[in-house]
Amino acid sequence: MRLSAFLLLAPLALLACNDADKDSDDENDDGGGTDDSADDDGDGLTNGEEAELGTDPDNIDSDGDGYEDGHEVTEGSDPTDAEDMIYAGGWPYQPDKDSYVDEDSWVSRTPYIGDQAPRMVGVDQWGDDVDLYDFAGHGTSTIIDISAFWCGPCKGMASYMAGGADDYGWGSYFPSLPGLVEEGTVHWITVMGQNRQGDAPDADTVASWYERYPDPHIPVVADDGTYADMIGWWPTFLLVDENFIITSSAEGDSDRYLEALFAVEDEWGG
Ligand SMILES: [Ca+2]
Ligand SMILES: [Ca+2]
Ligand SMILES: [Ca+2]
Repeated sequence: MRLSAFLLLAPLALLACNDADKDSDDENDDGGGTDDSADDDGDGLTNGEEAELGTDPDNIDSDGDGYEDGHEVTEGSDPTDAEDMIYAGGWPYQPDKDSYVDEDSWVSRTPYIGDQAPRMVGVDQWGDDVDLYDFAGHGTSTIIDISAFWCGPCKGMASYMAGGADDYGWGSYFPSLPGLVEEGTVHWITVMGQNRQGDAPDADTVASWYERYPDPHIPVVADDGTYADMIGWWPTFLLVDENFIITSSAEGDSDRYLEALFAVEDEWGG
C-alpha cells in the first residue's frame, strides 16, 4: 500500500477494531508498506494471507478464472491457478446460498408459479457436485430444464441449444434462446432426471449427455429424485428468478410445457 493510502486508512482501522494499534505498529516497524491484517481488495483474505498464498492483495480474482480468491480458498480450489476452478464448468458461485432457502415454499408435486424450486446437489458433466443454489442471487433468471436421457424432445432441445441438429424445429419458436444463455442473460441448468433405462442417473449419464450435446454454457446435473418426482412429463421447463421462485411453468398442463421458454423469449428475445 502506498503511504498516502495507509494514512487515509489507518484512522479507520483504529476505529474498527482493537488490533488496529498493533497493525499500525507493524506497519511502522517493518516499513514494508503493507498492513497484514487489512483486506485491501475485500475478497475475504487479509493482505498477510494473500502474501502467503501468493495472490494479489489488490485483486479479488488473482488468477482471473472468474472465482474470487476468498471463495476459492473456502471451496478448496487454487486461487493462483486459472485451470483450477470451484466448478470446472465455470458455473456461477454463491457464497450465501443458504440465505436463499425457503423450504416452506418448496415444490412437492406439480410446480406452480410462486413456489420455490428446491435446492439440490448433483454431479455434473465434469464430475463436480453442483449446488443449484449457486445460481441464486446473481440478478439473473434461470431456466431449469428437467430432462430424461431416453426422451426425444429432451434430446432435441439439448441438440438445438448446443448448436447441433434441430430435428424438432425449436429454432422457429425460440430463436434467441441459445444466444441468451451463451451471453448469460439467462442461466440454464439441465437437471437429468433419468438415465437411458429410466433409472436414476449418475456421473456417466450426465457425462455422456454432454458428449452428445456439448454446450459449455449448460451444466448437466444428475437429479437425486427431487426434480423427477415433481413432474408429470418430460421435458418440463421452469423459469425461476434469482431467489429461485418459479415465475413461469406449465402448472400441471402438459400442453403448456414450453411456457417457461416462451416467457424467456418474450422477455429477453430479439
Ligand atoms: Ca484480500
Ligand atoms: Ca480466481
Ligand atoms: Ca483458480
